Parts: sequence; C-alpha cells; structure tokens
Amino acid sequence: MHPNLRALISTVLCWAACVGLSACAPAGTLSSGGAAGADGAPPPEDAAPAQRDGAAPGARDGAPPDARAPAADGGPGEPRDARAPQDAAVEPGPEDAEPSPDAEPSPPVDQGPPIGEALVDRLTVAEVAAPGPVQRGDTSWRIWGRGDLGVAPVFTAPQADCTTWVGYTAQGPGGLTAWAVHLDAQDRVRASHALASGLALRGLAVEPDGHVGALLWDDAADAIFMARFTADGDELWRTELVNPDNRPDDFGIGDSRLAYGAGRYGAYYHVHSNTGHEGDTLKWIDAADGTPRTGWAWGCSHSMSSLLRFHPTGEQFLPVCVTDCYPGTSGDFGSTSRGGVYLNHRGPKVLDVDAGCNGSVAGEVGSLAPLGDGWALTVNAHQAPMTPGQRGYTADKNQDVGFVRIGADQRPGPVVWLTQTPGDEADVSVAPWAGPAGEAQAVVGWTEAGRRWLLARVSGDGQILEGPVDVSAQVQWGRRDDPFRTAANGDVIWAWFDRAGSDTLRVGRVRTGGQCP
Ligand SMILES: [Ca+2]
Repeated sequence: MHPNLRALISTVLCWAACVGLSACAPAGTLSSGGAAGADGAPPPEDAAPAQRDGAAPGARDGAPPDARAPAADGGPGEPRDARAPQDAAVEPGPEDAEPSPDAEPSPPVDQGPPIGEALVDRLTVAEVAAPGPVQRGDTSWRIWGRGDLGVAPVFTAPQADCTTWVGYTAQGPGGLTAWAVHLDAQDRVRASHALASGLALRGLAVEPDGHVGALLWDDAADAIFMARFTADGDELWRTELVNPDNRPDDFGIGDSRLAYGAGRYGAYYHVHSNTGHEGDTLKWIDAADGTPRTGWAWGCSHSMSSLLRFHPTGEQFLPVCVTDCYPGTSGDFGSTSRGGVYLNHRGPKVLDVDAGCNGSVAGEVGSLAPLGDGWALTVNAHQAPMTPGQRGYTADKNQDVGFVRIGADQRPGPVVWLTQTPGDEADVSVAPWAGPAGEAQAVVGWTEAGRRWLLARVSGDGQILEGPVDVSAQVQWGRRDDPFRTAANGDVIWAWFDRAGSDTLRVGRVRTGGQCP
C-alpha cells in the first residue's frame, strides 16, 4: 500500500473509531486500544477509557512541544476493503539462486582469538552478494515521535551445524521477494532461496533438524502467513494467521518477531483493530502441520516495539513489549498516561517509561537472549523517573542503555544502566558470552545518535567488564532490528545491509574461538 494512502486510511479509521467517543486524538496521533478489546479475547485489564486529552506531544530535540507535524489530513473516506481471501496469497516460486561467482569467499576460520583478546580484535565481517537489493525500512513510531528504520528487517538464524540463515526482503522492479540466504560455517553463500514473491519477510526462524520457518506479509491484503520450508527451500505448508477483529495492516508502528522452539513457532506482531486501534497478537503454529493457535489476540496497546525468543533449556518462549498506554494507564490520558516494558503483555512489568497513549513513548525494546537458565533483555529508555501524562518526556531526559536479567521464572531483576550519556542511545542488542570457567556474560551493542556503533562486554548482572568500544569502522547493525544471535560455536553473529537498496549483505561476528560441533 502506498504510504500516503496508508496514512490516510489510518487517519480515517482513527477518525471513524473515535466517532461516538467523547473526544478524539488529533490526526497524527494514534488512538489507543482499550476500547478495541478485540477478537473475543478480554480487553486489556485496565482498558477502555475514551481519549480525553488528545494534545499531541511535541517532538523533542529542538522542536517545541507542539511542533510535531500532524499526519496526513484525512477526512471521511471509503471503508477499508475486506481482507483478501486466503487463496489469494501469492504462490511462492522457489527459485533457488546459485551462489554468485562474484562473491568473495571469507578467509577460512582459524583457531580463533585467544581468551582474553579484546572484543574489537575478535570482530570479523564477511561480505556476501545478496540475491537482490534490500527493501527500504519503514518510518515507525520510535522515541517520542516517528523515526526512520532505514532498512527493512534482516533476520539472522544460526543452525546447529554451524551454518546460518539470513532472511530479508528484496525490492526489485518486479516487486518484493522474500529471500532466505543459507551461509556455510565460513559465511559464504551455500544457496539463496526465494521463499515468496510479492510478500515481505517479517520473520525467519530455523529448527534444529534443518527446516526453516518464515513469517510472510502481504501489505496490500493486510494478511500474514506462516510458512515452513525444507533446508532446500521447498515449501511444505503455508497457513494464514487470522484474528476476527484485527489485522496486520502496516509496520509503521510495532514489530514482527518469529521464534521456533519445542515443536512450534511463535509469531508476535503488530495488528490494527477493525475499530482503529493498534495492538499486537501472539500466535502459535505447529511446526509439523501448520495448525495455528492464538496465544492472545490483543496484547500491548499500543504495541510500540516487541521481542520474542525461545529458551532451549527451560523450553519456554518469552514475549516482551513496550506500550505507550495499556497496560498501565488508568484515567485521563493528558495527566495519567504511562508506558512501560512488559513481559507476556500483561506483566510482570520490567520498567515504567514516559508515554502519551498517542504513539509517544520514551523506550524501545532492543533484544532478548537466553542467558544462563534465564534471560538478558536490553532496552533503551530514560533513567529519570517516569512522569505520568502526555508531557512527561521533557528535554532534560534522554535515552540510555538498560540491561535486565530475567529469571527462569520470568521475573525481571532491576534495570542496570550501561550508559550515562547526555545523548540518545538506541538499537540495543544482546547475546550471551562465555566468560572464564563458563561464567555467563553478555555482549551488548548499541548505537549512539544513530551514527556510532558500540560494543561492550558485561557480567551476568550487567557490570561492564570491557568497553564500550566504538566499532563503527568495522561493523554496523540495523535499527531496532534485534540483530545478535549465537552461532553454534558460541560466536555472536548478525547480518545487515549498509543502506536500503544495497545488495551487499554483511555478516558480523564476535568470535569466541569456539569450534563447530
Ligand atoms: Ca543517553
């Protein structure tokens, strides 16, 4: 869908949804989801007041509080078309591409750096010829306003045999193609598989036996599908994921995440309700036959950013979201709105963040990784206490990097702040790292003002052991892309494109020196 058209429809739907309520947010703000309570599931516990204070919060960083430009000015328009039927999905044409002869092979892996070597000296980057130019990213609601994600999501999924799958969406003259690039243990292309034509890749996950799962999105039809493939890229089944009262209409707000574990896939993604609200849904899909089940049809509202990972030891999934309103808010939005980071959409709560119930939120979730028998979660948010209401995020606040341990019982510990800078950090990722004697440490990466990429090594309780070191000259990673994963040999691995339209895929590693099994 054309962005302007989408903005117009979104505005119209918001306007339409607000009719009959006591007041509406102005164009350019989001209507909140309590009233949606969609899909037969109970609404958020504390849901449902109509918006009473629609004052648009101001963009920060130089713009006065009321200076944010409203979104497209939509009047009443035609109602949105019904979703296309399931059989309208574009058939995949798995056209496997041979590895490009132009691809420069990476140097062979040696024994790896010795223990004690600095992070920066452990970094390697492989350049891979991708099968098509990467789609540009959305402009999405980020910190207290919208921000450019730059490049469409890139998914890195290491496999037990030390190979790695990288998924992304290419945008060529003929339209979109969802690609999965299979890399060998030296990060050279083994094969590239076109998973679907005309659809965007919104998640990629792998099974230990070599199967690959993909979350495929049809923007025009507002439809999303889960599909499973063999390691040769042959599609085994495809299932549309449907809720009766909402649909994934765009990713100008929220995220989409896919994870595999214990015989099923979890898909966690933004949905827009038929009454004009913005939430998320969690779906479970049986890996063997594609049977879908709904974890919840309406979660965080609004769901501003989200994560989903599987812990292999405890065999549990953990979904995380940040909301600008529900749960948490009760009462007048103008003076009582509050946001927060939540596990399992209702809680436990990880931390409070300033928020306005109108799209303005002052925190983003970055990555979630298994660490020990529990988890490590990284976010960016403000250290200063949350101020309720729509003017809470004032110019004296800024974004820092937060590190949170979460127990196997899914109880979060305190936020440990890794930065104290006056500027804004973002795009925070984390992966486990084995310290001396197997101590559970973590590698954390973030960006500073969107221009510098930094890495640090921290202890299991978030104390910085090394860095942060500026690694911008060697590596980058995508914006809010949840990039870091753990390769089978323990390396921290991720993939990225430098810019939209690039067909050079880059694969970064922080090498442990571990051997492939
Ligand atoms: Ca900061």
